[in-house]
Amino acid sequence: MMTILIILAVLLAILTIGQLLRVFEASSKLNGGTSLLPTVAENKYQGRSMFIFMLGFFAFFIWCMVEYGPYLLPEAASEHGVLLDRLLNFNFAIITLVFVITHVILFYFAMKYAYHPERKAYYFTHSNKLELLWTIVPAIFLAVIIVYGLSAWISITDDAPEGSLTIELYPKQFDWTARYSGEDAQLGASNYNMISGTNPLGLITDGSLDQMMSELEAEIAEIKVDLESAPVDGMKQEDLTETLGKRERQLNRVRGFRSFEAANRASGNDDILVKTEFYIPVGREIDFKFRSRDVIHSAYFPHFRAQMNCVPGMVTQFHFKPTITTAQMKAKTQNDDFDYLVLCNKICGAAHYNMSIVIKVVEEDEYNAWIAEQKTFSETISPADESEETASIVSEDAISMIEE
Ligand SMILES: [Cu+2]
Repeated sequence: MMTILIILAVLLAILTIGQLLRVFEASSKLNGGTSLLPTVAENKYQGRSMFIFMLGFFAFFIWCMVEYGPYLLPEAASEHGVLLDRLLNFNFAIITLVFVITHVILFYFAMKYAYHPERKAYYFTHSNKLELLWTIVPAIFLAVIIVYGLSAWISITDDAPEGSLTIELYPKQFDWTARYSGEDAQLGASNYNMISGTNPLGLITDGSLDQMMSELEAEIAEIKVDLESAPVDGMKQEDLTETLGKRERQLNRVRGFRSFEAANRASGNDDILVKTEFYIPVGREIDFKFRSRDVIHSAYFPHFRAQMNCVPGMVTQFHFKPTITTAQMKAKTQNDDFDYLVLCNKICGAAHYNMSIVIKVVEEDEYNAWIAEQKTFSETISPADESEETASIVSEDAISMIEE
């Protein structure tokens, strides 16, 4: 009720003001004056004020650049990042030039052509010259930007050169895992059916197959025991039967991975998985591969001017060559806490804001020392005392048994 009264009061107030203005207008007409229309001097004053406003506007524009410029990203830390920055600056230069010219003309005209009762506007309907001018000039500028942009894009997204270091980035809600291809320079095969506590990326190797199958077999046996004791026709029986079906289908798929070629299964053994931070050598081309475990994520490397979507069910890729080490960048930015980051740039859920992984760009020697310290995938999933040789013999026996 109160709200309706307030709305009514406001409406009435507007109506009253409107009526008062009309009365004022009528009375001034009767008096022969034109007091509601601005005088020539007033128009001139308004026109000049607009030009002064423009000067203030430009001053604000320059102040913003000086004040907030330092908050922009530091210089590009990759080879193609320099190229992209140049492209962006070229675009900014054109935009700034057009911005300044159009605004000076806009405000100058407002001042110069302020209303004057003795001046009449020149009337014309069409000008081919003007039409041509404002079609051709932007077209030329756009063509230059597009050709320049496309050539930069092609040079960035072509295939990674021979001898580059392959690293897979694997996101899930809400963290990243980096996987190095190991000594064979080849990422091992993987599948989501193989994902377990000890195998977060679902790698398919002899060791992980053995482990996954024994885990699944144990779980299936357990469910079967539970089923025997579950009340017939009960909810619990229904649930257990459903889970049993799921696990049995998964086991079948996992068994199917046995038919992979031995070389394909072996290439995952020397893969190296790391979390929270990973190292890359400066000056070497890094060939990044991206997958995703759950939803679409996006790997955003702001300092290297790179970004790539990570899409479930497919592999995307991007390569770049880092040119500035973390230590050098710390000195350049005068910030001892500086670190290169990969951030998730797709809003992927509640903890999206927290989804990042640190990249350390180091000299080749430091990288080699670091990578030598990391455990390979086969070391993380099989007990340390079991020698690799016996493990592979055992699993190959197991394969032949299953194949028979
Ligand atoms: Cu994400």
